[in-house]
Amino acid sequence: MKKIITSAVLLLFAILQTQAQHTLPKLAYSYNALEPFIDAQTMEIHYNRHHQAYVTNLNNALSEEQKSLPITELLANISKYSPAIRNNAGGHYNHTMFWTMLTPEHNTSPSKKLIKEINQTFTNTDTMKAMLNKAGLGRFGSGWVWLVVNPQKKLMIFSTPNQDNPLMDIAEVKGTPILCIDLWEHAYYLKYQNKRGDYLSAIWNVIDWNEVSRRYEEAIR
Ligand code: MN3
Repeated sequence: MKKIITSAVLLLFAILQTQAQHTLPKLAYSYNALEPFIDAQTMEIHYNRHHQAYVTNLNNALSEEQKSLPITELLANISKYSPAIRNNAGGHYNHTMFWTMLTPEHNTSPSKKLIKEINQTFTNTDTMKAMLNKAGLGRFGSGWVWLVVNPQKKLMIFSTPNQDNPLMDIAEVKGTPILCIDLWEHAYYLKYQNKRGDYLSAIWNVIDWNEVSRRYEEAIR
């Protein structure tokens, strides 16, 4: 009887442990859904290999206890963790958000509330896109460009190196990210080679403004 109970407890622990793992989120569209702006092969490699590697390496870098922490809590205290956790927690969070930024629907637009704020801050949406592209082009090496709601509830554009993001305590500019674009070569090299500017111009065709607007409304609440 004691043996059975011990086995049952061990099994329960095993189940709990496998549940406390970071996992690759499901994509809401197929690999070829964003063609011709983002090609299927790039999507498949980016999701299945790059993002999966961040998830695997994050799980490997975290202790069992740390695995049960929400990723936002890891990011908010990232200065206390190893570089491996910083890179892979950032990589996992950033890509999970990035997939939701994209949609095969080409007719989405920012909500009235968001447009009003964009116009106040950047004059209009086209100017804001140009500023995001400029910040993206200006990032040397790998990184991300962000539209964030800062603690004063105002919109700001900036870019981060590597897999850093505005939720990290080490970030130069902190805030709630509502839009992100991956600037790593793996996000565009197969189709655009070294022309990051062409990729940045094209990606606006598949940005999901419904999702960006939803994140905006949540951030100003
Ligand atoms: Mn990437």
